[in-house]
Amino acid sequence: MQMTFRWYGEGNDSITQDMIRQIPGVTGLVWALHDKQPGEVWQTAEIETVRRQIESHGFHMDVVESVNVHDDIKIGLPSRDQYIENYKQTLRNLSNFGVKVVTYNFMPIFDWTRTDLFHPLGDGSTALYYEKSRIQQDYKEMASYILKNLHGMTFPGWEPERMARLDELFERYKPVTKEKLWNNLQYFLEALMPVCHETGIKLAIHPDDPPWDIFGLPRLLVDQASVQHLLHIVDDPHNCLCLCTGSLGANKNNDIPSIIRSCCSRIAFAHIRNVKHFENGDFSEASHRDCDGDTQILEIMRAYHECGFNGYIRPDHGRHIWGEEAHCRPGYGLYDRALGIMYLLGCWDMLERLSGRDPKPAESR
Ligand SMILES: [Mn+2]
Repeated sequence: MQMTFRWYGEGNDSITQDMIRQIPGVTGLVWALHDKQPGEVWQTAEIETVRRQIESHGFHMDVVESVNVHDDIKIGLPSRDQYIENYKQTLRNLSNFGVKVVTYNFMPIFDWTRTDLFHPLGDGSTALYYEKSRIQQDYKEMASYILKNLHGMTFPGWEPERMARLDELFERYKPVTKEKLWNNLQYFLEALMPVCHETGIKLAIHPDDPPWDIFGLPRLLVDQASVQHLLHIVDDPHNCLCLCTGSLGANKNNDIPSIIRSCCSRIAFAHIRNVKHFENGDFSEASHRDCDGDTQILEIMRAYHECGFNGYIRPDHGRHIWGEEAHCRPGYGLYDRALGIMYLLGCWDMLERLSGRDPKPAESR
């Protein structure tokens, strides 16, 4: 298991590499070129700039999150082939810098969806929150609320240029049934597998968040059966998962330790987050501590340990604590993610000790 931390880049994140260096156990920064539009090629010179920013602080850049997929690929338009060619070129360019895992998602129009980005938890902290009754028909209201609360920062999946064209996007997605979306995902993956073999890059799909259809849009990666389906339709070791316990955990019927055990060798990247459920279908993000939510963090760590997981891992979102909500990205403050790392490493170190091995510090940076 290799602990990483998501970082949005110099000038695009209030958290610096020097701050992250002081969190025990973090060896890599999960990064992206956040000013690229979906479908654009990531150029070598642009990647080189970020490489210097990451490696000069002693981190590796093995994991990219995300290279976003153009809507034409998801919709299945003839123009998808050019965007797939661009995606291939991006993979080749990334592989020249040693990148090993590229995360993406196949959610139509919206990325993760919440109704409150700074919901009070009662102890003075805030967290992302989903109020079921507020996700009905008015997608524009939800999108404008989220855009207003990003403190002027870019957020993948919430590009203002795309959000300004929501009606048009919904119109274009009208013919895309769930079955067609699966076919389009398969087409995309089959086209990319040869380049994955050539470069060694694993493609890691992030599950849909929340894991159910919203605003009439189909969503694919929602439970154990759909995860198995994805791995089956393109049965290749480079077709992998970015298994997010927070996304799948929003459905309380998902038994995540069981999902991990069923496909551990195909999990390239693990996102760990805890979710607390309410009777009416609402859910709140919570601290990583097992008993603060319903996601079974302890059993999840045990499952990863038992299957000898040696992929990348990161705390997914954190709460906003100690006043940082004034300036941090929703879900991506420093403190609670650092606390989450210590909790996850605490679990892992004890599992190692119980297996007769001594936990080892990260190589010096
Ligand atoms: Mn995630």
